[in-house]
Amino acid sequence: MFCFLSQVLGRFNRARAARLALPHHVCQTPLFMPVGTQGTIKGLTTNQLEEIGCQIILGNTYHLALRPTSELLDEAGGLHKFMNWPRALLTDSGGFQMVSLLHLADITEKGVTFQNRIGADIIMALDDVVKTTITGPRIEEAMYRTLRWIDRCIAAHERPHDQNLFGIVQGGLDPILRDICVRGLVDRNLPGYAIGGLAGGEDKDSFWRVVAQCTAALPEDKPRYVMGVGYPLDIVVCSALGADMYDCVYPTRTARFGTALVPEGVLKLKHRAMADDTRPIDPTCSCMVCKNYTRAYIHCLVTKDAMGSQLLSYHNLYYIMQFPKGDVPEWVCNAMEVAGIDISSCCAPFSS
Ligand code: PRF
Ligand code: ZN
Repeated sequence: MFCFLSQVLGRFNRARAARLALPHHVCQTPLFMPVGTQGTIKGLTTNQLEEIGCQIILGNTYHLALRPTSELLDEAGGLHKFMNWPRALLTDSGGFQMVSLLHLADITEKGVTFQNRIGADIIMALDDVVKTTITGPRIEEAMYRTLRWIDRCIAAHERPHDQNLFGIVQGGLDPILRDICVRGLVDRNLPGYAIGGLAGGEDKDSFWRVVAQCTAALPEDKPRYVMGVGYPLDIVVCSALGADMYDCVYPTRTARFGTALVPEGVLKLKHRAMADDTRPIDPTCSCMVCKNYTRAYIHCLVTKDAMGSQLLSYHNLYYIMQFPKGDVPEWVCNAMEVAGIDISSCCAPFSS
């Protein structure tokens, strides 16, 4: 249990930029984690991930259990070696829904043991995830189950000296349930905390309120990770609210559909108008793709060759990883005003 924000580099109201020392890499927060499935970030080599400044990537234990499988990973000496990734790794337990497909009574312990074998720097506790759009007793049941499971996860964890077990706050959109869950997890003195159960179709107002409540109640000196986020706007707003870590398939998935992330929003490379557009994807971007290729060229590739989505994934990840490093722009403040969040107390520009 040693994972903490080792050095705060800058603060502005609730926002912070800090160093997060993990066994395989000293990361700088706020940070975005690209999502891998079977031990790869689709279309990118690990060298390219380093090149674009990626500090930590996420693997889903559920996918890894199917392929390459626990035995193979063990033989390879863990996922770092297997995929040739020298920097930090985080594995997600997958949440109850996904792993429940396996029909095992001791799923909590099995999940932790498997994550111990994978050898990630951060391993997520098993939680019961319910969509925020569902209401009623199921939300409460899932929150209490998540709290009961955390003790089983802690007890089953065999490598607390070099793997950080993060607890996950559940409780839907109910502030009382969220409060019970945060307190319960903080009492366990875990190395870090995630805010789960969000980014599932709830409105922005509710989403940001839950993040604001949880970040305010979590310890100052521990990392706070908002799971499944996301969109550039959400990353900036959550960072303004004091969150440090994010993950989402969005930048790479949208790349595979021919869409680039740009400061104005999105750029659809399949569009006819791109066919003779000789500008880079984003003239203000300094990534390898924007320095070397035109929109017209990527338009040409995008439906015919894997290189098209590879170049788009490269740019999109570069773009999204720059995001938490910049200043919080004025439109974030406007968005927060709409959400009814007190800007003067929680929205703040910072630079890393
Ligand atoms: N729990 C886990 N993984 C997740 C989430 C969660 O709540 C989310 C948010 N819905 C994304 N990934 N274990
Ligand atoms: Zn670019």
